[in-house]
Amino acid sequence: MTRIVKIAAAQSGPIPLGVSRETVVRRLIEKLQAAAADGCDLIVFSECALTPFFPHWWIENEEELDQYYELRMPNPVVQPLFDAAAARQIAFYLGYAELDVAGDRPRRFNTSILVDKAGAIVGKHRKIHLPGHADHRPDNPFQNLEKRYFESGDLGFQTWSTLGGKVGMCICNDRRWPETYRVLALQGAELILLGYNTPDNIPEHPEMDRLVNFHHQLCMQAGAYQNGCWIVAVAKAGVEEGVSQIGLTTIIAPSGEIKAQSQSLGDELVVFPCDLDESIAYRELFDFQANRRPHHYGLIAES
Ligand code: ING
Repeated sequence: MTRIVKIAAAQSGPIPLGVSRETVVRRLIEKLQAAAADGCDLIVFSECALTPFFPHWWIENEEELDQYYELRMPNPVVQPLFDAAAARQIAFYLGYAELDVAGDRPRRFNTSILVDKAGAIVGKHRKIHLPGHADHRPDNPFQNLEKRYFESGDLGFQTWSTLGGKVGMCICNDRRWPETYRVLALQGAELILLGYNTPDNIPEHPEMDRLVNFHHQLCMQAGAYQNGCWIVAVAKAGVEEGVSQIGLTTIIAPSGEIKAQSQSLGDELVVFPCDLDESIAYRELFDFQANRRPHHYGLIAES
């Protein structure tokens, strides 16, 4: 038996400052319509898919900062995307900046949602691994202020039963940590979805610049193979407000092989029919029940 999920990884080109949310949503709907016309079951958008990646610059004024966040999801500006998806019965992953004002203090998260073919939000992830710094580094060509603009996610890594399988989510820097894939795979994840904004240079480590693309692929190919799952990773690519970001939107099989990858730094659909049953053989090779021995690994504090 095969459980094919035809997936469109919807790479986004830059979103310039000053472009309205409505305009961005229209761009997302265009990609969704193309994916649906191609018979896709799922379209995956990027991290912070509605706005420029604002952690790349210093923002003092809280009101100015707030404009990049969504108070509710869906909301009137994003609703047309939900409507277009439900009308075409295509599920989607959407990354955005979340401002949660329901509690005793405002909380800010780098968030993604999974919406099923009926247009219902079935899952939510809040990015756990926040890279970069909270201090202003004016000598750097750009900032990475996720530690200043977001809290670490408080929802853990979760999976949801949809699209005929077990689906997990993460966001950007989460993909560089082996725990992400293992914690999801221990919950049965067969397909892991993620978006990212990844500069093609690291100001503090110029010696790594030549390895940015290699490291991006390495962590996901290893994660896919060692955990027997599909990985769909979607870039916000190109030069966005002066920051040059990688593309390499990629669909990776449980074998660890790259099955499809973007060729541009703009809006581009990368489509592949993912057979979720391909994970079975690798889950036999990496049989967590039969082969993993956590109690033999030695005592690791806070493991
Ligand atoms: N961006 C980058 C990422 O994890 C980074 C930050 C780049 C960290 C390269 C380490 C090395 O892809 C986000 N938004 O997490």
